[in-house]
Amino acid sequence: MDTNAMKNWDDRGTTAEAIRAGMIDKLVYSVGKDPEHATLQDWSTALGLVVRDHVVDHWFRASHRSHEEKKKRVYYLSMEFLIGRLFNDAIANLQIEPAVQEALSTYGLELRDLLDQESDAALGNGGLGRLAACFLDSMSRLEIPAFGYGIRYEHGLFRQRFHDGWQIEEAEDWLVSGHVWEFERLEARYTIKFGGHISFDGQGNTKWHAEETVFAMAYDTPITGWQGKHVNTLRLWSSRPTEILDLRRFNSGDYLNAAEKMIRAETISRVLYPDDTTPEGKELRLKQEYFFTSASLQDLIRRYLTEHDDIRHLPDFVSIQMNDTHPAIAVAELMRLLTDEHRLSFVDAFDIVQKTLSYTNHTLLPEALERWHVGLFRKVLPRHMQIIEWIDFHHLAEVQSRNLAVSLEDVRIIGHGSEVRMGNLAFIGSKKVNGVSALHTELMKQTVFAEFHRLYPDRIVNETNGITPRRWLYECNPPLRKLLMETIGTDWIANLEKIDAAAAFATDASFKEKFAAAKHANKIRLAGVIEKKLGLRVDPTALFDVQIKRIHEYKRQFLNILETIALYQAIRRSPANDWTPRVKIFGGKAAPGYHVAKQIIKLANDVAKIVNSDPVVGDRLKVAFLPNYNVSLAEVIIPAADLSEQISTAGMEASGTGNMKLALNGALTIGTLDGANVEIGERVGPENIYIFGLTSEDVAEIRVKGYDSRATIEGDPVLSDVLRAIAEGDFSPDDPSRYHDLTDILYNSDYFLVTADFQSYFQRQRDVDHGFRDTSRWTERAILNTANVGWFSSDRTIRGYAADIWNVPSV
Ligand code: GPW
Repeated sequence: MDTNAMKNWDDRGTTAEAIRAGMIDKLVYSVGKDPEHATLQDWSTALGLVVRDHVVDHWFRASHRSHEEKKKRVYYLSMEFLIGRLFNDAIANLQIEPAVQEALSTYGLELRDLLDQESDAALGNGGLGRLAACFLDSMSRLEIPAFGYGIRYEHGLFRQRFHDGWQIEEAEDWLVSGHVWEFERLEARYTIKFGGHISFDGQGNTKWHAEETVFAMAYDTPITGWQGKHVNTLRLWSSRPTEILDLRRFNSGDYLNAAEKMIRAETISRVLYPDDTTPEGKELRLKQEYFFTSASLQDLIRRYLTEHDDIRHLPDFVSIQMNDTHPAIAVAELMRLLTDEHRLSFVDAFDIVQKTLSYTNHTLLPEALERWHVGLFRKVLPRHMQIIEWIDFHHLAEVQSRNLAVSLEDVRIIGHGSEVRMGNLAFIGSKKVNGVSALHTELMKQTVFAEFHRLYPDRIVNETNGITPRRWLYECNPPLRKLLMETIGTDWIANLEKIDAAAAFATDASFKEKFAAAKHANKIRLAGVIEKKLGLRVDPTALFDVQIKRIHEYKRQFLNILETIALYQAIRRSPANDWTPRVKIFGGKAAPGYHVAKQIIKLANDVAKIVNSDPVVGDRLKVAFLPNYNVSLAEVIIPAADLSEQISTAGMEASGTGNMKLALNGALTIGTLDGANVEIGERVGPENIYIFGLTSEDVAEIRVKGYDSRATIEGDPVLSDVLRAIAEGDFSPDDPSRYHDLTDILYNSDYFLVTADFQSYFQRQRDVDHGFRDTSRWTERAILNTANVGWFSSDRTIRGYAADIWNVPSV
């Protein structure tokens, strides 16, 4: 091969003229349109292809380097990658925005309009999926050779619409107008088996006679690091039939059944499960998990064997991170590949497994720790069931031999003989197990994994979550980016700790004025979106109070709504008081089967309707629930927020990452001492955060002692009034009993302690009102939030994983 000829691919340059010429070339010869007839979508595709070419140049260089130097690779296995749009991300990382703008101006095109053509890749539900996307960015930034492995869902997270205030779900269709960022890899194809039975030939050969097989086909998306210095790959698997049309059936006129097997195979990667924190106990979900895990392990072993010849050295060159228990079947699948296919003994194989795999836990909620019925598991994955029985048996024997006072039942993988516990499988099969904030990791040690922690005191480590500053400041907040670059330079983009230099300007009058102006510009932009989507006009000088996240009882959007109603009632009682104008902004989806969460959405919308049309209240209070919250909408809301709502019941939010994004963009937090709020508070200082409510210790104590919410409600006239108004139908005059279920929960089974925290939350909100009125002080405190949360960069998090778990160098 002529390698010199190969190296010449990268000569197209990034001048405005080169980009313009490239764009015309792509428009005509790839999209097949001439400039006179091109739609915005066509132009967007053409520009996307030009930008992609530059990314590809860097990508090839990076993968050749990793291959030649036989570097250790990190594989991040995740059911979800919530990447959102990639176009602006690539332009920002390659720093070609000015040239692109200039090229577009030749044709009278606006970059913003082209960027808006891209669909938002919602291949995830929420925090867990977005964390995976931030990690990909940071692994590229730190030049760690890495692959993200996941599923190429044909339909990502459902689109949310409101009909009469109720959530309606619609199928999402991100691939309709093409996705320029991915490359189909026809050659990277693996067979995945399901069901059937196992035979042993007595000479050590095990054979899995599958009932069903499908192909996993790879689609690669390049992930550009800062300045394009390194580019990693996100490899997503699509399921394909191993047999095509049943021609006999087709010819006999049975068209639908002729395609049955094809459809069944393709169903595996058809749609993302819209569940957050509770696993669907469905066979399809188990098949999805095994499908992508098996394909990924087969693929990484194949790659390893092109560079090394002894499978026993796998842990020296491969680290695999399991993002929650969703890929925990990797423990058994790697065992199967090493024993049945690569002929290692079980003991040797297990040693390799334990040195290669690690597991990240993202929740303590018991309902979210995956468990499968043994019957279902054996039916879908008969060989894995045998392997898990082996692991469980040997692990138990080892534990017994250590004679420790450990509850054996708690550390079994197969619980009560009837369920496979994926958390325990992941723990036992891992080198390290990590939590995602200091508090969460501590609670893991004390609660869910207490027995394991006694057995393996070095296994649990903490890696507090982080966010990528490229997307969550540089790209989404151009006004603040510009101000920071003018004032403290550009170091913070690649090293977010350096943003602390802005602290010195917190009391600088000119900087403060510009910082406030940047926030104001972002608020005007969000006000425009609110007006466009809801037909609601809001005052951009009001306090923008933001709660954006999945709707869940533990996240307590309900508490926020109760406070909204209390404030509404207070304003109505004394409209002449000097109120701090506030806009309550909500965004978030409810799992389609989560009845209470859907009622909470309807309540917020009902309250909005009453409050927003009340002439007595006017601009003092507005409520805006923006539909279809996703990554792109987050990019507009976050830079415009003044106040960040992080109000989960203490001990229940593993970390949170929206809390970090909002603080970085200069919002002050009102929150409980939960998840990473604790660490944010430590960094910004108590005067720059509003902490309220029960601590996780208080909550644990109350759970033991029992709690009388009725007594709390009856002792609090403000809360009583709020609940009376809801229960009497003040917000649902068309159906006064609509919210009886919700109010009943608060009176009779307030598990999330909404009523217990109401008073201190209401009080803290009045402190916020007061604080916001001191505009100048508020700006200083907002600046100190931005300046003091640099530690929450996902670059810092990934450096932690690299050092503590993966044992790989990072730049
Ligand atoms: F239940 N998280 C999430 F732990 O977004 F698996 N989806 C999930 O299914 C789970 C967790 C799971 C979130 C946590 O709730 C949040 O606190 C955390 O910041 C985020 O994962 C990333 O670690």
